[in-house]
Amino acid sequence: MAIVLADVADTIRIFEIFGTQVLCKNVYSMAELKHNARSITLMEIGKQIIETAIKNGATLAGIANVKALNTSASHLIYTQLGNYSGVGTIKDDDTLTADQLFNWPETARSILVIGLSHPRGLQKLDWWDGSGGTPGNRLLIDIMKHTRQQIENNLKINTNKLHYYVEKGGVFLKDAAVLAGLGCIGKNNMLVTRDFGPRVRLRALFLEAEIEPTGPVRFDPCADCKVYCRRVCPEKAMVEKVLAFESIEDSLDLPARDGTYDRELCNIRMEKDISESKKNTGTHAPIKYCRKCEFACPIGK
Ligand code: B12
Ligand code: SF4
Ligand code: SF4
Repeated sequence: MAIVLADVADTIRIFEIFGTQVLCKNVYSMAELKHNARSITLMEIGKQIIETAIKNGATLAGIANVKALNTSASHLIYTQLGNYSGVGTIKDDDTLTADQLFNWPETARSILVIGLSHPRGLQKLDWWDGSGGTPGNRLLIDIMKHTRQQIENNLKINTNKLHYYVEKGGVFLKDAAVLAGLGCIGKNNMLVTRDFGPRVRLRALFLEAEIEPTGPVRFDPCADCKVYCRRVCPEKAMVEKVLAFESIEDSLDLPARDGTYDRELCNIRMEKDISESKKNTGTHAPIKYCRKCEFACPIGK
């Protein structure tokens, strides 16, 4: 068998020759061929970016499309949810201008999402200490710093750093991770990954290149689960549907899938965790935020 390429005007015909029989397999225009070649190159670049992140220490890495993130569940619902000024927001920061919410660089086309495993045996990774963050987050920042340098220097792709907080121009990291194929949103309202369950922390980087997304993927660990995550919650934050979601039909794209995750109730626990750390060991003690719904999840153990 041989493959012959015959150039006819601006089309290329690919023939397969079986003995004396000649079959016209496909007809591509030059533009299509160039497009296909470009897609292959971008897929290859995507692979290299992911490999770079993993080599630098990320447990998981994937690529999502910025347009898809623009219409993701959290993006669409966030401004309808009403005010929330609890832990995880910096709305009280006077230096903030309102338009930093969703104010992403116009040149950003794709987004690299990395995950770092935070297993039960390494709980310290998730403790908020005097340096204003967690050891795990500092590791993620470091991994991303090196990965960013290598993407820019070796692959010649411009990148943009993004903030952790959405009010400061950050993205919804769980949505980005789902779109990058790292896992799905479980009934605990967290990103659940196949190999590490929900016990991962995330970070992202904008890429100024349209790279083939690596997700979403078909994965639903909650379907046959006894839903341990909701039963252990000390604040019963995943028991009743939140009022704000009453008018929205049941959908897989609601928090905790059916709108039962109540961030105000969860935040009560977070505030308790802050005061407990102060009470027990003084103002500079690390804050150990609740992780019960993560640790109860059997996936990835
Ligand atoms: C603010 C915040 C909080 C607040 C408010 C939480 C909230 N969900 O609103 C508080 C302090 C309560 C909180 C609690 C926790 N948080 Co928090 N939090 C954040 C932060 C900074 C922003 C999240 C946000 O505002 N979301 C907005 C709302 C609209 O989204 P949502 O309620 O989460 O629900 C959306 C998704 O589920 C999504 N969705 C649902 N289905 C589907 C389907 C598809 C296909 C898609 C694409 C999306 C999607 O749409 C929902 C909206 O409808 C992120 C970091 C970041 N930049 O993303 C970390 C983050 C989400 N938190 C994280 C963690 C770990 C926690 C805690 C375990 C506490 C801890 N020890 O750190 C708990 C977990 C609570 C829980 N069961 O969800 C991790 C999650 C990691 C993971 N594996 O999922 C993140 C990503 C930070 C990180 N370091 O990696 N958090
Ligand atoms: S405990 Fe079960 S229901 Fe809850 S997130 Fe994990 S797999 Fe899903
Ligand atoms: S982090 Fe704790 S309080 Fe918040 S939903 Fe999970 S188990 Fe409940």
